[in-house]
Amino acid sequence: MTERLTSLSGLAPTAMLPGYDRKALKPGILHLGPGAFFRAHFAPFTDAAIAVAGGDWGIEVASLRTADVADHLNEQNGLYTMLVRDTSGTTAHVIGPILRAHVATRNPGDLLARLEDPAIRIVSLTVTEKAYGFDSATGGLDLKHADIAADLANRHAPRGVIGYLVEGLARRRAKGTAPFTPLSCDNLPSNGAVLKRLVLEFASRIDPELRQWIEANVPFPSTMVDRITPASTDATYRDAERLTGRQDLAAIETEPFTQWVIEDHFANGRPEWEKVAGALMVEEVSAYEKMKLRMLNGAHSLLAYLGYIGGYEFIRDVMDDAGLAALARRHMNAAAATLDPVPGIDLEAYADELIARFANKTIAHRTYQIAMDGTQKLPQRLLEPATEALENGSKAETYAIAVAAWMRYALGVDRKGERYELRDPRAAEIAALLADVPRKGGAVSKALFGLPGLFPAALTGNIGWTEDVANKLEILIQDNRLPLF
Ligand code: CS2
Repeated sequence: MTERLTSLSGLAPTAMLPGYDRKALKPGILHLGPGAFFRAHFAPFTDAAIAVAGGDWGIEVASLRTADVADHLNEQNGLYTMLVRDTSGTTAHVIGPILRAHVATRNPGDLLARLEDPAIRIVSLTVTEKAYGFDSATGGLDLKHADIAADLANRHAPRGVIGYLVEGLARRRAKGTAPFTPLSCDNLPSNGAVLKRLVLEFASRIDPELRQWIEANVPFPSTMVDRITPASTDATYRDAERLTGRQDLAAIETEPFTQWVIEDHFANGRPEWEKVAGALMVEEVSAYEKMKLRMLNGAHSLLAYLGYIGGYEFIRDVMDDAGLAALARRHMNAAAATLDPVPGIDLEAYADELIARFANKTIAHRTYQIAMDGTQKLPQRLLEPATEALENGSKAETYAIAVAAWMRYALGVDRKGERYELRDPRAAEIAALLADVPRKGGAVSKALFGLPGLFPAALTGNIGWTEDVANKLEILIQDNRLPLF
């Protein structure tokens, strides 16, 4: 049995090691949500920044739900392997800045104590869209969200992201210590502004003075994050072991491309991320965010829904279908047409690069993984740009295809008649809504357009566009081949 990865000594020469002394690190960042994306993006950026620019920015991580990743990281003294894959080969990088992992469900007091510790100057988040608890219709706090409701009722013993952040900030204010900077790294437009609004609304419900203090003292920088990171598989663990000589249960794999655009508003210092290739500190991130959400994530969702219902397991397989690859490019062009110029970026070249990234043969990114949580992803990726495109006189046809594909996917039955689980926080509501609806494009689209709060009135009120969706959905329901639109 191979020894476990627990230290940097004696690793295989193919493993690339942190370029600094880990013992000099001190806790400075607390990260909520240590999933694969954090381990492929935030942690390696910080690792590289410490190597290039110095600093003692150690990271503690906390999982608000499952314990596995946190346990594996603790067993490995915070170390794990990031595999970077492309057609020229796979490289293994052992990533060093994680010091400790906490499991909030097991020991909530521990996490609260870390949030209170003035040494923690940044609290970063990759918790996925659905964990924030915002109402997609208003952008404000969703009082029916299970975590929000529970935490408002029991503010000193939170369980959700917003509850923890507010309680942590309240404790700092009570003690007279400086706040931390909350740093959202989720795929939401103006993620910092969204987070700020939720935190302020939550705080004003429990303590208006706390709200004022947060508003006056806590910056909420927005960030645009990008790196395609499939869920780890047996091949990930096998290759990590082969290249490091150690068993690693926290290994992840990702693509070479990595990008992070961060608004430079921090209360209390930050690592010098801008010294690392791919990171950019800016005043305003929204132009980059819109570009990425609409061109990359919008096309990703389109390919994921069409691909999944068409029987393609991975995005790279969908890209092998020339018709679907061309459709993705057409959608990127349509998305680009909704954007203002993005500083320093040529949108044509960006789209070409996205096509190449999606087609990367060494990245096994499941269409089913991307299809998850559609109700949380559609608004910013597809529905907002579709609304703008229609306003500008476009037919928004590729958006109609994407929405029809999501609706076909929402039926939960594949072409062979087999059922699959719709992994979406609103899955039960969708199933109930569709229960007695005939499987016809018109009827199914009408029912799903009625899902409260999801589709903006400007879309559902556009008869030409909704008919287009209904017709395309009918084709997707009837055809047992994937039609080329
Ligand atoms: C994907 C993203 O799962 C999804 O919804 O579209 O995770 C995508 O891979 C990343 O945002 C790329 O940066």
